[in-house]
Amino acid sequence: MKVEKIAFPQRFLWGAATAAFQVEGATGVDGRTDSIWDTFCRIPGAVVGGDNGEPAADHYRRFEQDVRMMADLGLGAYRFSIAWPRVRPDGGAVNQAGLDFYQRLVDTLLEHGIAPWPTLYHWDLPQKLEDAGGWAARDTAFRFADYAATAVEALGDRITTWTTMNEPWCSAFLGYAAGIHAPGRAEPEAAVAAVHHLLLGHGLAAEAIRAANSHTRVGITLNMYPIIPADPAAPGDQDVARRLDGLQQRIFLDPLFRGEYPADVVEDLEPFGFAANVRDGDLGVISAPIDMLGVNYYTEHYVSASPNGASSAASPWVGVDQLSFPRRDFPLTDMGWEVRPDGLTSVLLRLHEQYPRVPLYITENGAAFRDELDSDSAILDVDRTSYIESHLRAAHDAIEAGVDLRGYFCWSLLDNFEWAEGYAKRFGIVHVDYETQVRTPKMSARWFSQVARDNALVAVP
Ligand code: IFM
Repeated sequence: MKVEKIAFPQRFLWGAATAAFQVEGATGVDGRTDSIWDTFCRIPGAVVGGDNGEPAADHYRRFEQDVRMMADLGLGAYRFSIAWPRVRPDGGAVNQAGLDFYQRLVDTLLEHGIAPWPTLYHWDLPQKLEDAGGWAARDTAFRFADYAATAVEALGDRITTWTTMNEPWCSAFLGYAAGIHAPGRAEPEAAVAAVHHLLLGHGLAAEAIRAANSHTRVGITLNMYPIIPADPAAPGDQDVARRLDGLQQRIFLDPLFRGEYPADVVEDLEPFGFAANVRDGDLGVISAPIDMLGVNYYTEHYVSASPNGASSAASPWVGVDQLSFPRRDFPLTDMGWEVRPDGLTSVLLRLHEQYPRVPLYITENGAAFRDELDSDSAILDVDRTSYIESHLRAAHDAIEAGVDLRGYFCWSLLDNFEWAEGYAKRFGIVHVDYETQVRTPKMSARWFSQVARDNALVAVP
C-alpha cells in the first residue's frame, strides 16, 4: 500500500486564529468601553438575530481552558487580537486591568509552548474615536499608534511577531461604504479616506513597535481573492475585474510594497476625493519594509459587467455597481462562498511574482458549515475537514512553486460571532454551545491536530 505524504517545510507554523470581539464576551468588565461593534449591534436589524458581543465564546473568562485545549491539539501558535477598548478605553488613558488580561493570556500560552501572535486591530475601534470621525479622520491613525506603543511596552518582551491590522479592506469598505459592518456608514468619501488612514495607522504603529523593540517582527494581514472576469474576452468584464482588483487588493499592496497608490485606482476614486487625503511623507511611512504579510483566503470572486442572476445584495464596491456572484459549478459554504482552493495557490503566486518578497503566512482560512452533534456528541464535520485539506494542498502547491510560505492559521479555533451574521454561522474547528459554553472539538480539529503534529498531510489513497 502506498501512503501519500505531503510534507511541509521544517519549522512551518501551525496555528488557529480568533479575534477579540468575536470570542471574548465580557464586553462590560474591567474598564472596557464600547467599540463601534457594540454600538452597531444595537441598531435593529444590523446583525442577524439581534446578536451582539455577548456571550460570544466567553474566552475572556475561559482562556485558560482554551489554551490547554490548543496545547492538547498540538498547535504551535495562537493568533488572537487585542481589544483596543480594553487597553485604552475610549481611545484615551491606559487601562491596566484590560492590559492584564492579555498579560495572562500571553503568559499562559508561553507556559504551554504556544507562540502568541497578536493582531492590534481586528475591527473594534473605540466608539469615542468613531464619534470624532473614525477612520475617516486622520487623527485616528495617530491614536492607533499610541495604542500600539502601549501594547508593545506591556507585552513586547514576549512577542516575536506583531500584526498591525486585520483586513483593512473590510474596515474601510464594509464599514464606511457598504454600511453593513460597523460603524454602518454608507459614505464613499469616508471609505476612501479610511483606506489611507488605516494604512497610515499601520505605518505609524509599525514605527512605534520597532521603536519599543527593535528585534520584533511586524506585519499586516490582508484579505486576498482572485477577481476573475466572467468572460475574459469581454472588455466590460475585464474592466470590472481591474477596478475591483484595484479596490480590493492593489490599493493596499502597492502603497505597502511599492510606496505608491496604483494610478488607475487613484483615477477611479477621483470623484470621492481620495488623493486629497494623502500628505507628503505618508507613503514613506506606509511603505517602510515589513517582516511578514498575513494572507486571509476564503474564496474567489467571479465578476461581470452584467451579472445575470447575481444576488441582490448591495454592492460593497465603491464606484462599481457590478456584483460578484457565485457560479453554479462549485460547492458553496454556509456563507454562500464558493469552495475554490486553486484560488489560494493563485493568490500566493501572485504575491510571490508581483511584489517584493516577504515571508507569507496564511493567517486565516476555513469555512462555515452547519454542524450537527450526533448521539455521541461528536461532530463529524466532513465538509470543513475537506475544505481545510484541499486548501492545505493548494498552499503546498505554492510552496513547491517557490513561495516562501511559513505558516497556516485555521479560522477559527472556536465557533464565534460572525459579525453581521451573528452566531448563526459556525467557523470553529471546536464547537461552542453558547448556552453552556461547553467546547467540543470537531472532527476537523482532531484531523488538523494530526496534520500539525506530522507537519504533513498523510493520506492513504
Ligand atoms: O470571521 C471573519 C474574520 O473576523 C475576518 N476574516 C473573515 C472571517 C470569516 O468571515
